[in-house]
Formats: sequence, structure tokens, C-alpha cells
Amino acid sequence: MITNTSLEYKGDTYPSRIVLVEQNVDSFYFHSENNVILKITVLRDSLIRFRYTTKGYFSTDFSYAIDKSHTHGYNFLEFQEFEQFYRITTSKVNCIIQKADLRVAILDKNNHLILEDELGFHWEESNEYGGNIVKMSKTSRDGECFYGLGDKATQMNLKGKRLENFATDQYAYQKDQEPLYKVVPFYIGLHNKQSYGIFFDNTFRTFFDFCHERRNVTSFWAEGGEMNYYFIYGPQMQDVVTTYTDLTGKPELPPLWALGYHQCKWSYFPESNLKEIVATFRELKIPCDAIYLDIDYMDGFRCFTWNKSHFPDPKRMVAELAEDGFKTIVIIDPGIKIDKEYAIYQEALAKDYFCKRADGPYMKGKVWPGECNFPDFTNPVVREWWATLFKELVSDFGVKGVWNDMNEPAVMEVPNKTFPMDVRHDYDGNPCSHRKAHNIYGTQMARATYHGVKRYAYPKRPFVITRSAFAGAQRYTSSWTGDNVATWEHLWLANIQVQRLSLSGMGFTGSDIGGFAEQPSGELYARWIQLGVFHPFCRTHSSGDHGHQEPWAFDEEVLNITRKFVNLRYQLLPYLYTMFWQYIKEGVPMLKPLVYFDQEDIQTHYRNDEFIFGNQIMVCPILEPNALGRRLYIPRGQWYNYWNNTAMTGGKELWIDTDFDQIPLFVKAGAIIPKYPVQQYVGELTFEELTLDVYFKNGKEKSVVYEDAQDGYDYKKGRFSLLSFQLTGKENELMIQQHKEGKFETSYKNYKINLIGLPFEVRSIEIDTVAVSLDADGYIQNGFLFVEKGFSVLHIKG
Ligand code: MIG
Repeated sequence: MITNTSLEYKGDTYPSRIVLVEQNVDSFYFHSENNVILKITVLRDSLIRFRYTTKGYFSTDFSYAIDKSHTHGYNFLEFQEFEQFYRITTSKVNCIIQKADLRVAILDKNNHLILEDELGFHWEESNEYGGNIVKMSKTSRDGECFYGLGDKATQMNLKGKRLENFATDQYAYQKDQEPLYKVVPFYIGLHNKQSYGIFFDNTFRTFFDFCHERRNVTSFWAEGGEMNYYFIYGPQMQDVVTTYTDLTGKPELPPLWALGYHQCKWSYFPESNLKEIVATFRELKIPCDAIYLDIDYMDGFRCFTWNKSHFPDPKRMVAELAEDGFKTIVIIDPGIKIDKEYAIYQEALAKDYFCKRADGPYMKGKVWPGECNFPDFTNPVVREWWATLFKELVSDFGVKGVWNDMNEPAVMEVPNKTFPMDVRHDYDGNPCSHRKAHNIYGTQMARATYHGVKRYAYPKRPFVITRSAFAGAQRYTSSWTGDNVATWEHLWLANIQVQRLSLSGMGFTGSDIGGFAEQPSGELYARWIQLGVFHPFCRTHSSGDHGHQEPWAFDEEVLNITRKFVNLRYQLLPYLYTMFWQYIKEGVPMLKPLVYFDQEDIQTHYRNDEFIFGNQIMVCPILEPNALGRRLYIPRGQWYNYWNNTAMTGGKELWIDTDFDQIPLFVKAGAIIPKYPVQQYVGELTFEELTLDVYFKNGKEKSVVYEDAQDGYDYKKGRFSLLSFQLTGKENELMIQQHKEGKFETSYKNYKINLIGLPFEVRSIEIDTVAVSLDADGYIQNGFLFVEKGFSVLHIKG
């Protein structure tokens, strides 16, 4: 029986004293008398891997989560022996290993303790399955805070919580319900203004306890596999997150349309119904780029088939939708119907691609099509086969994206809601049971889907979305938070879950806007859209059992609010695309919880609701009915209220009034925010100018704008445009210096500059040191300043 505890347990074993130490370049092996080996590998000065075995030797080293192209290399490495301990020193940390018991402590360069083993590594032999239940406990200091762990539906700061990682189809989950769809065994600790991260790279069911069981102890453990974790030193949370994201990988850029608005429902059918929905978007002028086909488009829920009475001619329909700017996205589930007439089933059967039970028969489970077998996506041969299945959908029918659902994997009518644990998996040549492969199954499915869609979408970019995911899945896919509910509490949860995923390396995420289960009031829907347009993935979805959830399903006021906020998202597309580029390039999370934004300010440590969208816009949703405003915390620094451009100083909690058609939004002083005109879909318009909203600051601020062809791969060959703006404001002048990198030429010629918060009246303007006449040349029209885009210095004086 698995014990659900990290604590001293009578059957637990501990490493004994060190009897032998070996070094091999960047790796150190500490052998204990009782056959434990601790292997410490210095990957970077601030990234150290700890791996333990209790057998006296290590098994094959294999990980689905680690990105093989991650950065390594250190600047300094020294190994020393002292009387009681050994010490590994890098340019960032000192790592102490006790000779008596293998316990580890990590200190910064000023010898301040960052993290220290309490009991340290210990284990319980698993008599039922073989191997060990591997455990780790660390001491936690008063005031320490904890963040991360993926999609957990609870407060941002995890202190005091025990959490479980086991991918689960958790329909209509509640606040604090565990476990959920995704598994990201990565957390960030923050103490004394110093952040560090732990990534426990183990795909078995894992648990994390943040001072829940014992006040000053943090622990994590797994039901099998190795104690294998990475320690990441900050001290800035920014550095922890970017190092973690580098380690587990970053995606490529999505096509820009994927950052537009998506509309979904379970299900739009037949074709006439779908056509009516898309026509209404255009008629009501609510921008929309993507429309989804849920399970009813298939013939009896058989993957890669079409229900010909609902959709007689998919190719024509998809093409017609595309002409109107709609990209078609279809759902594909893992279960393959057991049906001897069904080609996909026949082929998988003939090639032996399905998962088997321990004693040989194929694993059988009930899902939408009835009894199904399930491909073993942990087998690279099966993944390759799966990828080829997308040829018809993508190349022939023109589908632009694929939605993977039910891949926890979910099974109906069985108490554990998933595969039996004895099911066998290839695990890329490391055969194992479902206990080990469960948490990674969904990611391997999404990975296979991604490779297929990418191959056939080429030279365009693919779009894939998944429900289940393990750490590293961000390399292949976007994701959503699963089957939420149309309640105010779920709006609160969606906000935290998406921020938390962002901090956990999984940036391209969003929630079902309006709630999946049950029916939102118009007010709740409006409040959800107002938040959802600031999530990297922005889609309305509902189960459809309870009527309609299109923007026009409510009243005129809600419709207008929806349009206003979706329009704002489309205006902000270049800003959003730039943050995406910073994410794929540097691993910078697109949404930043306040604690990430300013960890030195302890006011941020327990905040949940406010977040920074990109680098310069603070968003705070309204999370209650009948609100006339709300209390919120504005981080330190100078800000402008987006709605009325009043300047304010942060570092305080205050009440902000809002109307129903607003949520509190603040822009950082000095920011230059790029905007496109509203389009009904990405690429609808070509335009003459890029709008730049320039927020005056007395001081300096840098802003960047990334653009490219919005699809395709030319950006990888240098065909992108990266504009860097350095704003310098003084009492009587404002200077904007511009620098461009990249070979892409944007189609617009001019900037339409909107000067906000200027404390002086404009008396003169110089472009690259040449004075321009203020009225004659029409530089200023309706309060906007029109200038050609290519300047180096724009100098505005009072
Ligand atoms: O058992 O495909 O989370 O988004 O609409 C339900 C039907 C299966 C669950 C997904 C949801 C989707 C629904 N699916």
C-alpha cells in the first residue's frame, strides 16, 4: 500500500555515511555505505541536478520533460573536501553534502542558506510493485512562500497546501479539488527576497506538501521511479522561471490568428448551424478567427472520420469558412473504436499499436465511441503513425488546428476514471506500466498530433491544443483548463490557474470563457470575456446543454461589452505577439503574477487577482456580481489608468471605480504600446500605420515590438522586425530613440503616435535632429502625431 506521507515512517530507509566519492567532469557520485548513490550534476552555475539510486547503480537516464536542446555550461566549478562535508562551488551557489548522511544544503555566495534537506532523501520499498516510494523533505523557513505546479485550482501562494499530481478528467472541479488535468512538478520557493525552483522530473503520481503536514517542512515524493530533481537558483523569480522553461523547452511561434478570438461549443452541427454562427460573428462585427468542431462532426465518434449527414462536404465547407477568415479546428480523442469495419482500428490492430494489459490482451475502455482500444503514444513508432493520420484532415480538407481531449487518459464507467495500472507502455524503449506512463500519456499524444499537423500544415504553422499535459508539453501544444463551471468562483479560479500555468512554463493557455458546465448570466459572461481577452489563449466554450453561449446569447449590453473587449484584444495583437516572442525566445512568462513582477515587495506575496499582461499592462478582473469597482493592489512604480489616463503611484492597495464595460487596467509609465486597427480576423486589413500609445514618464523605459509575416517560418531566417524604443522623459521634453533589428519590412509606413500624460505643451518636434513644422505638414492631426516609421530619434519639446 502506498503511504500518503512524506514523514518519518517506520519502514523508511535513509542513506548512511559516504564511503566513496567520484568525479566525472561536471558530475559527482557520492556512494553511501548502504548502496545509495547521489549523483550531482552541475548543468549551469545556477542549475544543479540531483539524482539518487538505492540499488548501487543507476538505470537508464530518460526524460520526456527535458528539452534536449537546453542550455548548459558553467563558468566556475570547484570541489573540496572538509572534515564533515564535501562542497561543490559554482559562480552562483555553494552546495554542501554531509558525509554522515548525504544531506544537502545550498547556499548563496554570501553563505546565506537557500534550501536545506530536513530528512533529505529517504525511501520506502514498494513491496507490491517493486522499486521505491521515493521521498524528499526540506526545511522551510518562516515567511517562505511557494508558487507554481501548473493548473492547481487554489490560491496563488501554495503555502499550507498538499497537492497531488495525477492527470485526471475532473469534470466541474471545485476550488481546491485535486488532482486536475495537468502535471507540472515544478515549484518556486521565495524566502528573504530570494527565489529558487525545484523541478521533480518523475512521471509517477507525485505529491507536494508545502508546510501542510508540518509547519517548517516542505516535502515531495513519488509512488515510484527515481528521486530525480533539478535545483534552480534565482535569486530573481524571473531567472528561476526562464531557466526552468529553458530546461523543459519553449514552443515555436503560433500563427498570429491563433492569438485571435476562438469560438467553440459542444457541438456546432450540422453545417447550416455552423454557418449561421460564423455569419453572425461577421454581421455583429465581433472579431473571430477560429471555429471548433467538437465530437459530433465524426461518424459515431470514430477519429478521422466525418458524419456525412451533418457535414456532407468537409473540404468545401472548410474552404468556405476560410474565405471568410475562419480557421477550422477539429477535436481528436485518443480512444479508437473497436469496430472491424473501421480502417484506423484495423490498421492499429494489424500493426499492434494499442496498449496492452499486463497479461497480453489489448486494454479496453469505454469512451464516446463505446468500447475502444488506445494507441500507445509512448511508442515512437505509434507517434509517427498517428502523425500521418492528419494528412487528410490538414492537407486535403484544410483543417488548421487540432484539439486533443480526453487524454489524461479518461475512461468512462470505471471508478478510477482511467486505465488500469497494469497496462503496459513502451515509454520510448523503457517498458513500464501505466503507473509510470499515466501522467505523460496526454503529452505524447499531443506531441504526435503536433508533428502531424505541423508536417501537413507546412509551410504554415500548426495549432494544437490539449487538455492533459506534463511539464515540457509547451514545446508542442497550447492547453486549456478543462471542464470548469459557469460560476463566479470559477472565474476567480480561471484567473489564478492561467497565471499559475504561465509561471510553470506553460504559457499558451486559457479557460473556457463563460464556463463549460452550466449557464452563465450575461453579467458573468461579460466579466469572463473581460478577463479572457488577456489570456494567451482566448476561447469561449460550453457544453451546450444549457442553451447558447455565443456573445449574442445575452442582452445588447453584454454583446457590446464583448465586442469592445474582443476589439481591444485585436488592437493589442502586436503587443500580444511580442510577449509571445519573448516567451519563445527567453522563456519569459506572458502573464506575470504580481509576486513575479516585484518579489521584493512583500505586499505581492499573497496577491491572486492582479497580473501583468506582457511587461507593461496590469490587469485586474472584476470577480463579483454588481460590482461598481473593486479593491486592488497596484505594484510599485508609476502607472496610468487605461480608461481615463490619470497617472498614479503604485505600492498601495486602493479602491478603483469601474463601469460594467470596464475592468481595472493600468499601463506602466513610459510604456509604448503598439496597436493594430480592429480587424474581424487576422490579416483582414492591410493598414497604413501602426498606432503607438506613448505613456509619458519622467525617466526612462524600454519597449519592444516584434512582428513578422504572422505565419510560416521565415522569421527563423531573420525575416522579422524587432523594434526597440527607448523613451526618456524630462520636465520639458520627451525623446524616443528607435532601433530596428531583422530583415522583415512591415507593410505600414507610418506611426500614429498618441501622446498620453505629456506634462507640457508641444512647442517643437525634431525627427533625427531635423525640426518639423508643427502645423503646416500635418504632423499633428486630432491630437495624434503622424511620423514615418524609420526614425532614429524623435524629440518632442515643450
Ligand atoms: O466527456 O468533446 O473538456 O471541452 O467539449 C466530455 C466533448 C468530452 C470534454 C472536454 C470538453 C469537450 C467535451 N469533452
